[in-house]
Amino acid sequence: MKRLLVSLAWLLNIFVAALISPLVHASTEYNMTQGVTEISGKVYELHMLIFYICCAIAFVVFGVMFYSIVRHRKSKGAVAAHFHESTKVEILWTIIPIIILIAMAIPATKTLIAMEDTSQSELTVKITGSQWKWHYSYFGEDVEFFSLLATSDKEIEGIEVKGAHYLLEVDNPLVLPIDRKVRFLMTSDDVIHSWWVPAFAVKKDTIPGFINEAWTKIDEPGVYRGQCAELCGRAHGFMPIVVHAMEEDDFDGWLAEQKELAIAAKQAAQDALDASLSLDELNVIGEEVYKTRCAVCHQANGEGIPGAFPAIKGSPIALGDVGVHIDTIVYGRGGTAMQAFDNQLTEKEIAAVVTYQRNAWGNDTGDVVQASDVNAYKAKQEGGSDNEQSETNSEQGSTDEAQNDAKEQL
Ligand code: HEC
Ligand SMILES: [Cu+2]
Repeated sequence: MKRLLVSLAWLLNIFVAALISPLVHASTEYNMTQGVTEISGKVYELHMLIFYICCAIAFVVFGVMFYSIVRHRKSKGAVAAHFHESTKVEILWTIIPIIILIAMAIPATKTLIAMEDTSQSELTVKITGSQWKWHYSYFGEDVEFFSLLATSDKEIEGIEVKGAHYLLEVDNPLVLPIDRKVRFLMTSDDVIHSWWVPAFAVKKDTIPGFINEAWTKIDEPGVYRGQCAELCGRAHGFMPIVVHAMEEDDFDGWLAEQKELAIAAKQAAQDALDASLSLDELNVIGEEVYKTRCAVCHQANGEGIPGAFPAIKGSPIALGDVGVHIDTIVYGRGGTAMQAFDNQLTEKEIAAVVTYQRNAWGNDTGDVVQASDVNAYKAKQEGGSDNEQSETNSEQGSTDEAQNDAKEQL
C-alpha cells in the first residue's frame, strides 16, 4: 500500500512539474515567438492567456481527482457512494465550461478581427505561390520578382555541411518597410500553398482562382524567415520565405533602385533579341537556368522521375521539332505541373535552356536556339495579321536556317 502511495506521489510530482515548468520557461525557445508586429504580440498574449486558463483547469480537475483517489482509498475503509442523475451537478458542469469558452472566445475574436482588417494600407504586395517558388509583385510600382530557394544541392544531399539557414534562404528576399501597413494579396498558380511568417503572425493559404488578404506592420528592421505551410507536392519543403524589413528611407531607396533595374532588364531583353550567342555560351546560361528552375522536377541528370516528371534526356520533344520544344516551355502544359515559363524567364533564358536541353545528357542535336527564335515563335502564336507578322515569318525562316547551319557545323 505504501508503494502505491509513493508512486502516486511521484505521479503528482511529475504532473505538477510538467505543469509548472512551461509557466516558468514560457518565454524560452520552446514557446511560440512573440514576433515583431503588434498583431503577433496580440497573438502571443492570446496564446499565453488560453494556455494559463488550460493550466488552471487542469490543476483544479486533476487536483480534485488525485485528492479523491488518495483520500478516499479503499485501504482507509472508504465506501463508494451510490448516486446518479444529479440535476444540480449536470447544470453546473454545463454552465461553467460555457462561461469559460465565452471568456476565451471574446479576446480570440477581437484578435482575429484585427488580423483581417486590411484597410488603410500604405503598400500592397501580391504574393503568388507556385510549384515551388514565390512571386512578389509591388502594386503600382512595376517591381516584381521570383523568390527561390538558395540552399545548394550539395547541402541538401549532405555532401557539404548544412548552413545556419539551411532551407530557409532565398535568392531574392521580399523587401518591406517597417512602420508601414503592408497589405498582402495572395493567390496561387497551381495548387494550394500557404504563406507563413511566424514573426508577423501571418499565415494564409494561397488558392488558385482566389485572392486572400492579410496584412502586417513590422516594428523592427531585420530578416524574418518562414515557409510554405501547405503540403503542395514534392518540393513543398523547398519553398522558403525570407523577408528583409528595412527602415522606410532604405526601403524607398531600394524600390527606386529596383525600378531602374527593371528598366535595364527590359532593355537587356530587347538587346538580347539582336544578339547571336554561341552554343557554348547558351549552354552555360541554359545549364544555370535548368539547375535552378527545371531540375527540381526533371532532375539534374535530365532523367526526370518516372510517373511524375518526364525525362528530358532522350525525350522526343527535346530531340524533335524546336517549335514544340519552345512551346512546351513558353506556354507550359495546361493541367499538368509543367507551368508556363513565359513570364518567369526572359527570352534569352528560354532560348538558353532549350539549347541546353537539346545538347545535354547525350541529346546531341547540335541545335542552337537564340532569343530571337523564341520571340519569333511567340509572335507567330500570338500575332494576328498585323505588321509584325511578316517580320515574324522571316525570322521564323532564319530560325530554321540557324538550325540547319548548326547541324551542318556538327
Ligand atoms: C513543377 C515541375 C516542373 C518544372 C519545375 C518543370 N517542368 Fe517540364 N514538365 C513537367 C511535367 C509534369 C511535364 C509533363 C507534362 C505533360 O504531361 O504533358 C513536363 C514536360 C516538359 C517537357 C516535355 C517533355 C516530354 O518529353 O514530353 C519539356 C521539354 C519540359 N518539361 C521542359 C522544362 C523546362 C525547360 C523547365 C524549366 C524551365 C521545366 N520543364 C520545369 C514538370 C515540370
Ligand atoms: Cu507550397
